Amino acid sequence: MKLSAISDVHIKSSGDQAEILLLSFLRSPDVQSSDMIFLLGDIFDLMIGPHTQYFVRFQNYFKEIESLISSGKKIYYVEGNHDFHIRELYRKFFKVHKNLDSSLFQMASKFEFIDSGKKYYLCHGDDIELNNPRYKIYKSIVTSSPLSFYANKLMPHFLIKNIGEYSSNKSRKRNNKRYSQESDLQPVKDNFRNSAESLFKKTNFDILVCGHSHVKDHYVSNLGFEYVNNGYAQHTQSYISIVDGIISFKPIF
Ligand SMILES: [Mn+2]
Repeated sequence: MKLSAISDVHIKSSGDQAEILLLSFLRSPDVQSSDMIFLLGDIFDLMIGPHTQYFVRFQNYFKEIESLISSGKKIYYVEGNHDFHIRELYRKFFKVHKNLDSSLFQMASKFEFIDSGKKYYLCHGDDIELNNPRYKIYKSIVTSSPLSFYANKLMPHFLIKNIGEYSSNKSRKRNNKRYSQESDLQPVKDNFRNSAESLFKKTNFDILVCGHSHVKDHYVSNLGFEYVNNGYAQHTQSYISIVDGIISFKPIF
């Protein structure tokens, strides 16, 4: 069994480097020959709510998804903290494209399964991250039912766009800072390794795949599992490939 996974691409607008990167990933023969294709969150820098404007704004992406699904590929999407409340958006997508088998596109907060004796756990990473109480509060608010209702039914698209531009500026600053020195990355890397070990103690698995940290890592834990993170895709220009339990990073270009 072969799986390919990417996260944290942060596409801002159609035609940008991030979109080129994601389309190259989705069109790569290696990725297309995978049994499972995982999009593990923050694929878009801002996609909140079921606004059909996204179909126009990111038409290259949706065309690619359409073509992958129509050729029978299986896609697994985990919402990130930049692209969420989008289940309804995909319901609308499959309503428009009635010819497509919607069961080939699955969305969940995490995916767990066993293949050739190994247990996989794939998620975005924000839910497992330790030492981030402020984020946990933020997440519980934005995913609460009143706000979920607001995002899905009422929040106007132009407002989301403004929020997006604001939060993108903030995360750009954060990314530049995060990548300024190798020593800056170590605490984040260590925190995610600890987070993985803490999750392992609660939920057993052999392979944990996630993103969110923006720090690339492949860690073999003494506890007896492997943790892999592809980092910020625009910097790493790679994706995660797992073939019969063997993990590797592959270049996109
Ligand atoms: Mn994230």
